[in-house]
Amino acid sequence: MKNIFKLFITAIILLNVSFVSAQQKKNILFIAVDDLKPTVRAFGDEFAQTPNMDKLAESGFVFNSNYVQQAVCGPSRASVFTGWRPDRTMVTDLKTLIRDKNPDVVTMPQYFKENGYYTYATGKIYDPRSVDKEYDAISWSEPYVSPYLLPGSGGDPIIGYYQSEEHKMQRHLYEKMADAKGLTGNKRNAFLRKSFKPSTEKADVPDDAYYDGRIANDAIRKLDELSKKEQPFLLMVGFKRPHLPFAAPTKYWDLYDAGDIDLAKYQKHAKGGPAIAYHNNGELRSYTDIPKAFDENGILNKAKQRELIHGYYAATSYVDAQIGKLLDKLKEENLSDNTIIVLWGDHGWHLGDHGLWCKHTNFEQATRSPLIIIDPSKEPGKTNIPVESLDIFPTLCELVGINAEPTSQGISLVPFLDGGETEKKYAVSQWPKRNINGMGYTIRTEHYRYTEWYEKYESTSPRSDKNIVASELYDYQTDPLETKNLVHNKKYAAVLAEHKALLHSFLEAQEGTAMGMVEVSPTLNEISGKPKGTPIKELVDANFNSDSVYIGSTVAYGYLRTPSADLLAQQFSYTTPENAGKQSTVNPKPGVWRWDKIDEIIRYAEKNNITVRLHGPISPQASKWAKTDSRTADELLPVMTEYMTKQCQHFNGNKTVKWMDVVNETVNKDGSWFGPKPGVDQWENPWLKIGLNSDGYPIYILKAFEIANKYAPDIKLVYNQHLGMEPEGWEKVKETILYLKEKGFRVDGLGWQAHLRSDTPLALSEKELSYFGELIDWAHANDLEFHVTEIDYRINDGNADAAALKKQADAYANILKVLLSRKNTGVVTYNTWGLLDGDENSEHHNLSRFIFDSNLKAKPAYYAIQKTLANPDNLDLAIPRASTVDDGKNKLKNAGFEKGMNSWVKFGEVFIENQGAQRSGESGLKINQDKSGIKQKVKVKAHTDYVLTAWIKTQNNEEVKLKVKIEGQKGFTEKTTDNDYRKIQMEFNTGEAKEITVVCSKWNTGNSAAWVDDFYLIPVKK
Ligand SMILES: [Ca+2]
Repeated sequence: MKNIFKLFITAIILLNVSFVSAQQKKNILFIAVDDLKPTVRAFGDEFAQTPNMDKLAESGFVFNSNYVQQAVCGPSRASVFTGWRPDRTMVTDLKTLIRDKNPDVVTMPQYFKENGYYTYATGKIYDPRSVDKEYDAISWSEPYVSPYLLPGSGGDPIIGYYQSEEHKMQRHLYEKMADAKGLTGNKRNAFLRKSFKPSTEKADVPDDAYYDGRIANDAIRKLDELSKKEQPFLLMVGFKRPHLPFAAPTKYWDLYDAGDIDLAKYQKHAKGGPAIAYHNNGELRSYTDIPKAFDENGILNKAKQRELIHGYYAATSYVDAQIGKLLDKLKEENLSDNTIIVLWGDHGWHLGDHGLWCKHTNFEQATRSPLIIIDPSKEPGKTNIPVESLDIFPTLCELVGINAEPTSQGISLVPFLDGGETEKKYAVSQWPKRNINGMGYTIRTEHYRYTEWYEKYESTSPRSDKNIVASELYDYQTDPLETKNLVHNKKYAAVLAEHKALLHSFLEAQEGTAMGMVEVSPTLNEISGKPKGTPIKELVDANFNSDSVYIGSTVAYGYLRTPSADLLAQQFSYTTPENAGKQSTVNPKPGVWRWDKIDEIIRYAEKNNITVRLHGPISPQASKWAKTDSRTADELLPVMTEYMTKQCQHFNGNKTVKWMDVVNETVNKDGSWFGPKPGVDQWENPWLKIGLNSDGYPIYILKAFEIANKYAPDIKLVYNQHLGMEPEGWEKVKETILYLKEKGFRVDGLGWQAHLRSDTPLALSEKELSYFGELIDWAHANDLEFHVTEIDYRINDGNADAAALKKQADAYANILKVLLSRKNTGVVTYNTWGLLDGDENSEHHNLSRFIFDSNLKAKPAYYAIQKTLANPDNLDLAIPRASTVDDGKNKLKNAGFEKGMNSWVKFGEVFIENQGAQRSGESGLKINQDKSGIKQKVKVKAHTDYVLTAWIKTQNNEEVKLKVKIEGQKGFTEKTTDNDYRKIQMEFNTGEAKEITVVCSKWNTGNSAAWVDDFYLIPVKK
């Protein structure tokens, strides 16, 4: 007892250590700034007044050449927050919803949330035009609140933007004019929009008169709360300026002297540049003071240019000040050392270069945006190597130690933060041209930019040079302002060829990556057609009480996004994840937690209304590291405790998860505890090392149930066991469950992993099926549900021919029938372990085991289950019966048998099968003459119990004998003289003998016949 006490103390200490390390998972503050180009001093802009962003740059890593994937809010943000390129998100405009096109996409905040983060957004993160009204609720730990609802000074800015008295008065005048004109509804709005929407505003108001001040306040308030949570957080703060209109408090305008403002040096189109590369400044022109400021050549007058540039810098400094408030708050809450910060602009901005304003191009000024990543544990640094904004998502994953979201198209930039580089040395951006149903793609290397404009083409479809309508090449070493398109300059032929090849190979690699096209595998119906008859889940709904009968199948992670997943959802409303929930997947190494796969399965289940039983028990299949190293009991207990606790916390409260296996494979067939096997590290149970309590029960079992009881109060707890029908094993399991209950632990169900094999035909033996029934009865009598947690049937002693598949089908059906015969005394569930044979996506694809074949065609086993569920009142077991085998059938039928005739009988573990004989009729082998019948020598195992079974019918009360002769023993005889069709069974032990003789013969005199059927001999498992 003393030792156990010591062990628990150690466990508690180690447990605390592990919780501390869990707490140390870094927080993330993601700051998105709308329309911010690198007008930041740290990015080389000496005019900018951006002390706070500069401070960030000093302590973090500056990506001086970060390029967005499409230079406009919605598509750029959709790309960054999914890690997908715009052609894959299919969000290339300002109206497509990300999830309309990609319902199952896992976004950055959603992914962090699923990986244990508390996620919160304030301000503009997703472009609201790319998400639903709930702002993609699945992304956030609490509902998103629009910035328009946040409190602040001065009331709501008019039209969402303006706070100056002058502007308010002007607007009021226009409203009066609208009233005077009798305008209402849309006409009134259109009139007001056309009449009043200035491009800048300078107002002597506090920061929180505009929304960015309110957003900063909300973020600060939230940091207060988040600092008190144990959970790491992802706080996403999206500032709305320096997007137009440039409305900012006067003090930020006053940071700049208007006289010092330089206008863009080069305001013309590039020499040799194609018209398609430019636009007409439509966004800017929508501001009411703008159209009259353009001259006849489309150039804005200098005063307005200066005002706009001034405004852009003022708005940037205004946002910079808000960022400063966040940094101060982080420091105040002692979060600076444990929080990763990302500063990102959603794209650049043309401030008059090329005569362009705003974004919407493939040029340098529109595609380049500031990116700074601060990991407090890493040294600051800077690179000019081009990177892509969609790299941020995988970078953050690596920085906090979770796997990158598997579909991500970006790469982690962590090598830069560690002083190295990545292999990708280019960035690609794109801009659509809808009038030609085309797209411009631009590739930026360290010194050059090469752009191709295509008609009728997007990168996810096959590329052809024929669709190219224009191309551009710029050399930033000699021409940073993009004044000359060099595609036709012979000096650049090599550069051009290199960039063309790079861009083409990039584009061609994108082929087929659009989500609609990735699923190129044929649909379920194209492969197999629907199985005939009613899907299983519909039969369950129609014929059973949905709370007491569940029929399911196992889902492998690899099934997802394949027709197998469709098949499963079509047929079942209950599932068990194969290995995705096991410790070997979730917690493969100390400190490594990978919930991604199991979470994706849970999402699939949620979406398809499928109830889940989690199969991640404390079992032999523990993490490899727990098995292969030589951990002591003192070390194993905290490991197990941490895993079990996290597993319970992760899933408790999830409405889709109804059951959880708590332990599995706790005992051996002989009733001994399953533990370490010396010299084996593959299939042993390390947890037994933790020891037994004073009553002789494994501490790990008690601990697992203690944790599950505490942290998974909403999930039903299953004691699962992998056995045949060995009473010694099951008695031990029963005893242990009763002990757990006596100790006050909730145990809700007993589970049986029914891994059946054709060479140990448990499910085809009446005796074993009868024991199975008793086991269910015991469970129900003890207030436990009964779960057939994993049923499969391996044909591993021959070909999966028709006869073998029939037996397989009978085996599946027999287990189900015994289970359903108990449906009124308690809950019964049935889960096939795997759905289809030969699926490489599954880890259990060998052998014929499952209910669909590798082409997703239903096997006889499927139809046997279907038939059983369709006829719940007919639960007769399909026990194999003797038969006239094919080759002898015609010859022997009604021919009678002579003594010693044996060519038609096969013994051993192979059954004599009834091929269509009816119990009520004259079936099987007809024995006409007295003293004739079956006599055969059979090889057997010594010291083994066998049972010999025969179904016999006599016609006129003939006497039929069944006899077994064992060398050195007396013969055993059973007789019948029954005109009913009835079974005779004899059980015996072979002793020393390795061969026996079995006889079935007619003995009395008479002319009438007898029939023998279903004649088989099998060893009895004990
Ligand atoms: Ca933007």
